[in-house]
Amino acid sequence: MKHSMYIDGKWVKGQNFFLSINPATEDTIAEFPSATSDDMKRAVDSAEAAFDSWKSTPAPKRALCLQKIAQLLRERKEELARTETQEMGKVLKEARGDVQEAIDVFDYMAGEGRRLFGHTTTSELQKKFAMTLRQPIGVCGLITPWNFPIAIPAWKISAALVCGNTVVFKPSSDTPLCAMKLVEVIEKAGVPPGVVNFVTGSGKELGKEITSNKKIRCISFTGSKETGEWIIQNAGLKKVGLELGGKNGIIVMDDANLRLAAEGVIWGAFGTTGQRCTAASRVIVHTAIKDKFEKMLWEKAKALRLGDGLKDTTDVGPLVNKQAVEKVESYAQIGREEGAKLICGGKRTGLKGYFFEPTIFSNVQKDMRIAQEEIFGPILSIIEIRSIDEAINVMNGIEYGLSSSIYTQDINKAMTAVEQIEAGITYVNSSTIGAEVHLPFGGIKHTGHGREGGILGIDEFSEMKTVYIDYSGKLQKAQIDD
Ligand code: UN1
Repeated sequence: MKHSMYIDGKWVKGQNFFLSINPATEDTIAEFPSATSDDMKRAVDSAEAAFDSWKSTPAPKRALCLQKIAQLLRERKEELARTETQEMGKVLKEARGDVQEAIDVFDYMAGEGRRLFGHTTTSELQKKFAMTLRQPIGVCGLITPWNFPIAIPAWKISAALVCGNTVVFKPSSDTPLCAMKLVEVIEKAGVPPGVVNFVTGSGKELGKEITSNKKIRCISFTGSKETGEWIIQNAGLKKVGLELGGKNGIIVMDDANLRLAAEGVIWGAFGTTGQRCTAASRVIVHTAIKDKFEKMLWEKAKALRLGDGLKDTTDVGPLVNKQAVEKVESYAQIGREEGAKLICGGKRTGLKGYFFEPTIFSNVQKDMRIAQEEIFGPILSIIEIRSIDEAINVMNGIEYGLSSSIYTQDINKAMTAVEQIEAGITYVNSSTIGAEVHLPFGGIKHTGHGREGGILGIDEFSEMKTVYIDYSGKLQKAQIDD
């Protein structure tokens, strides 16, 4: 079925179309317009025209729309989750989790409508009052990935709207149907025309318009490091928030609860078929328990059942598309060539669909490409270490800094890791995935900058105005008057 874009409160047809494919069956599930830069310009113009009225709508009123969106998402949760499984492959339970994350963040950000706190402080002069207040930025360009096709757009749209911004939303071309259904909900919730515009098509063409269009004041992007770098180089003086992936590690010390750690590693590495920015792709294991732990991981990985995510019996779904399978396959080959020991997986399944077996490499050296580069698929590298210091050194010896974890019963080692790991997120005795919406989410180093979720998610989409009110009735000079 051919679908439309949503510009200025109207569903708009396109000229040319691209296909959305079910990665488990390779069937086409929908067709979406390949928008041109002119379509994007119209969307930006409509967002700009809607800005004045939306920003002057009181924040608690804007928040009512967010509450309504959360409610409608709740009502459509099962349908949206099924669409998500069909469009990008993750197993249904996880797809429900993604929709739930969207509900949670709309609920949370609706609450912000009655906070949006600034602060008050003292002044160095008498009869002078000082405070800050939040103001919207303007038109925001939101560019979102396919791996959390409802939750990640929801993080951005909820925060942008409650702060009083208007939006052009360009979803990944792998998941336009999920994005469209979110926009349908937004429309039904009574968000006024022009406040959210939805444009589908090529990232290259539309990305150029988003970065160069002077009316866009802020860009928020989640996706690959290469695209993030391109955005930063081309966005001029716009405010840019970037979340660009990771090479997340789990440290397993010799005193860890190994059963718990093995469960966490398998969940972090193969949940969502390894296609999370937060996925665990390195496990940094103490030498004293390495052989035993490796065997535990092997047993668990072997037991995982691959298949269509709609089936109850499936543990691991397909990768998102053909290029993803080719990329993962090439990393399996790189791992072999680098001399790592393949202990399971390493190949496609031969089934129809974009499947790849859960793969574990052992004897991985910290500088190998499979231990350094983001693979975004079900490949886990086991790296052996002898001490907590060496573990932290390995953990930090990468260009990214998103999520991290340590399994240990020793509070001293846990706190050393919390303090010294270079990452936006550190878990203790839990896997690298599963961030909650009321806490900040984001990373350091080449993972990007900015935080989504929680109160810091509000910072991304608002500017602080500093206000001084002098009620002394005379000219007072800061830094000069006594
Ligand atoms: C991502 O992979 O980009 O913490 C987001 C998690 C999820 C979000 C992941 N709540 O794994």
